[in-house]
Amino acid sequence: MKKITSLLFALVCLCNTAVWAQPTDFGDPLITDVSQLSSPFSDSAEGTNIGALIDFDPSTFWHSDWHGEVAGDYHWLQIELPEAMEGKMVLWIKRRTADNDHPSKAVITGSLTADFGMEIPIDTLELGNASSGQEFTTGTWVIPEPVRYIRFTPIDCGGGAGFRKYWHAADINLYQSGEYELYQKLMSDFVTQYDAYLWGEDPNIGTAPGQYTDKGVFRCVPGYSAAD
Ligand SMILES: [Ca+2]
Repeated sequence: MKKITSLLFALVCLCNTAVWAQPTDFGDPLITDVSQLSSPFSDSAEGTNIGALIDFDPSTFWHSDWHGEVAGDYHWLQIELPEAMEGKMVLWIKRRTADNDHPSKAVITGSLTADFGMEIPIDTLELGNASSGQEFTTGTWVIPEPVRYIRFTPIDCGGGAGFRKYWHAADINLYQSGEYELYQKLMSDFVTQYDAYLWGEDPNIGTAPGQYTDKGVFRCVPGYSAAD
């Protein structure tokens, strides 16, 4: 009974982890409420619903001011983190279906206060797949000291029109890469303990040998090197 209880607990943990894993394997999204997002550069027509950036719906988007109504060289998006945070982070962006004005490079800064009275440099991110409908997850970047707010400020865009300072996106979010490492460890521990098997791109688990696949597939999981 103890083993079954432990197995069920492990599966519950893994099921929860699988839920966290959307849309990437980096754990819980840090932006979960529209109140965490703000920008003085929202377009008067296509920037009225900033929550479109966190609905995980690729058909809805937010656009910064392309009518020339707001002064400023760069259009930032401000993100309030759930709490003061530091350390490893990744950014995920889903591109809107459109030809131009997809951020391809962005400056990341932080602050403990919403007015950015003291702005802390964090990183400049190269954002790949800067074209229609694509998505991109950055490599890990590091917040060097606790901040409560992040500014995402695109400074270059992909597309034939070049950089026009305004930009748009279908979805955007932040994740702590530390949770990705936890996810990998949970998977590895579970498989080792229960002699389980994984299959599929978004790994599923079976506990009966040969139930779903063989360990040849599991050997393909990065970082796992267990013997037969
Ligand atoms: Ca959306």
